[in-house]
Amino acid sequence: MKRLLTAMTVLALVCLTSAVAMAGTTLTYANFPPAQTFPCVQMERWKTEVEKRTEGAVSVQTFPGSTLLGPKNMMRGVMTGQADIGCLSLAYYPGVYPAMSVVNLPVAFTSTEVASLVMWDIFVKYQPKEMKNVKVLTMFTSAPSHVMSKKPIKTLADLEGLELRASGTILQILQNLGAQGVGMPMSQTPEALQKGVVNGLVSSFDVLKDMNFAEICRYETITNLPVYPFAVVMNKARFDSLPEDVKKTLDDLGREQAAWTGRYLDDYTSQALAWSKEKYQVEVLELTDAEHAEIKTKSADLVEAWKEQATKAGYDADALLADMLALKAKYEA
Ligand code: 3IO
Repeated sequence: MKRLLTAMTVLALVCLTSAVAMAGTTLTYANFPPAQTFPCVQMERWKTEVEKRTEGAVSVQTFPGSTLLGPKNMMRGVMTGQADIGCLSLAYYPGVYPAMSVVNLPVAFTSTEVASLVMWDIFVKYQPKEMKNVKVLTMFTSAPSHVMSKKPIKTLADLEGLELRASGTILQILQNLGAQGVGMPMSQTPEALQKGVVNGLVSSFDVLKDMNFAEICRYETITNLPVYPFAVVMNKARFDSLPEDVKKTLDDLGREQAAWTGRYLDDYTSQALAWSKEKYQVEVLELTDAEHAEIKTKSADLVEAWKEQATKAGYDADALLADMLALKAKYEA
């Protein structure tokens, strides 16, 4: 009888302890695009690392595909605590994040790892006030953007009047090139392509496979347009309530996660393009050097527009841009 009582006590204690641990820290993490896309792949990697490094003290519950928060209410949803963590595409909030949008300028990034590390370093240095209400966990960018279209873009002139889905600075570049940029989040693009609202999109090649755009957009034109910036943000009160060692674990992951995501995407975009050629025989079109020069000339006014916006927001725009370019050169060396 005594033994049974002891056994029951031990069992009760074990149950209680694990119940406390479970109730302890579960973080919800919202994401807008489908689970197979790179923002969600990096989310799962972050979850795995956090659960491992906190030895299970923290568990992360992920919500891909706008099941908890969508592309346009991500920041608000995290600030109000609907989700603890959210992945934000900054290009969907024009004018709201002037400091970090510096990496969305046409400065010819060729490596996503470089772009993501530059973005992280700029964040650490400038601590932009427009992100002060949240805890920033990591940042990264998409890969350099190209045109994926239903019809071939053999020369830049073929862009004339063509409706292409994009966001952020790329919309203005498209306008300058005579195309019709249509702004919308990635998660709304399949329907717009299906309905013919747009005839293509400008983004990185991972989506040829992950969103199956290779099926509908058989022509891929190499344009080397800007990368899209992303930020992973956490409810500040929730972060502040975490034990110190957990906070440190999350802090230590910030830069590492940016580099990991960049490397993953650099590798993955080539795989996705190869897959698209194999599965749908997509055609890759190259522009001439003169056409690349024309894209550059016709993108130049964007830098001026960004400077004006960043200055209005209280930043030393020239210094910010110079810092960004110096970091880019450093990481490219
Ligand atoms: C992107 C966004 C969501 C899922 C996969 C993606 N690959 C590249 C991007 C960047 C982009 O076009 C956007 O809208 O943020």
